[in-house]
Amino acid sequence: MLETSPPAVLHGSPEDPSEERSALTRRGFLRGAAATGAGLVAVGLAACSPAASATGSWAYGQSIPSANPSGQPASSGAAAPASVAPSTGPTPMPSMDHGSPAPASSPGASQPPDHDANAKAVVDRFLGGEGASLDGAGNQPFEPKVDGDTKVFDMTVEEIQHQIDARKDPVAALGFNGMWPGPRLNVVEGDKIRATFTNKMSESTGIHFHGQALPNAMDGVPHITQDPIQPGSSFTYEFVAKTTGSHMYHSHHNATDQVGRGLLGAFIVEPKDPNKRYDKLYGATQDIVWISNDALGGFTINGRGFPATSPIVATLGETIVIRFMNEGNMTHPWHLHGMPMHVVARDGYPLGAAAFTCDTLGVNPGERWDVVIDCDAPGAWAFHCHILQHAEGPDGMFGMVTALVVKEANAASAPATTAATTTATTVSARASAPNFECPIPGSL
Ligand SMILES: [Cu+2]
Repeated sequence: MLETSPPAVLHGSPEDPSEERSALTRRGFLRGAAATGAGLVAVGLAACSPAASATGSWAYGQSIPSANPSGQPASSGAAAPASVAPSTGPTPMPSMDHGSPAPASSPGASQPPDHDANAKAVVDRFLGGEGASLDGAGNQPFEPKVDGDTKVFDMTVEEIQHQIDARKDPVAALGFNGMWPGPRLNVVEGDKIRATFTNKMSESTGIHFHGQALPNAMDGVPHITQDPIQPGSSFTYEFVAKTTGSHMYHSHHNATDQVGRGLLGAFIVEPKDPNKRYDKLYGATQDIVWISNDALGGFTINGRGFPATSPIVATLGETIVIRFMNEGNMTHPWHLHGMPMHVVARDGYPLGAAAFTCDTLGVNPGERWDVVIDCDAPGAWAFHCHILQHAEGPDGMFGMVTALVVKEANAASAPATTAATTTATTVSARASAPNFECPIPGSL
């Protein structure tokens, strides 16, 4: 018998983006900056401090030129402006194309004279909710059809236009169901899965469910277990979801190019026993998928580069889970300021007694690591890859950077404690808090 997938207590679900107007108290922001003293968060402080000297609320979120302030996901890739010619051709090498050339290697190199202004401007864009302003958000939950005892996922593989941030031309990307990352597929251990991929591209492909125990014929490797899926054709993968935890699905054909251009997505298998799920095990109220890539469009988190990455917004005392997934070709050591990460699973397998705590976690290509974060320090905490060429250059931060914003809640907006509390409820509590002054629209 089928079980219903656990409720998506996730950001970006269709019902919540317009309400996800998270905010941060001035006091929390200042405290956060003071605690770190310098560096990335101090840049964020600089962005807020001029208005902080006044008594009124800050006015972020008004300078983003793109339409769609609701952040509502589009059903297909972002349309390219008619006057903009999207990039074409094979996936470029990992680049510094977020407006930041490679850092100067000369010990005597001086900081560009306009560094501070440029660095502030890019942080202002982030605080203004640039990510939420863009169409074409990926990683959206996808409800399967139910056919008897089988969950059916009808998927397309297609060429899309995708924006890495609001200022760059759309790139010629690839998407599942029109989005990058593809839809987030949540199932329950023991579910029968039928996933049909229809190839609408002009090139062949094959889809592999990475991390799943599969019948060999369902492994998705062209010329090994199946013929390539030709343009206009479909292939159906049928299997029982056996391997619990954080997994992925992606192209396994011309993969440097196809995965590099966006054919990737999360496949999450919740344990059949509800008591083994993260909401029950850890009291997690947010379960966040974080897929990195490092090819087309440079260094990205869930298909966006800073400042169009989405902040993670939590309430003081809340516990959240992040599922890191690396679909790129490089390792990325994710570093969180302000509080540690408790690492509880690797590649979907619980670490048990081997669980550990750290503040910088290297994630190799193909790996998935699940971490639990107790949000016990108010403030805006930088959260970035610590290969600095992936995160900050002469023109400020770019690429693999976001922030964990921990808001102070008043008594009326205590954090939710179970996953049964819906996102809408959580958002409502946040929206009713009177002391939030610095809105940061959008979140992962
Ligand atoms: Cu990196």
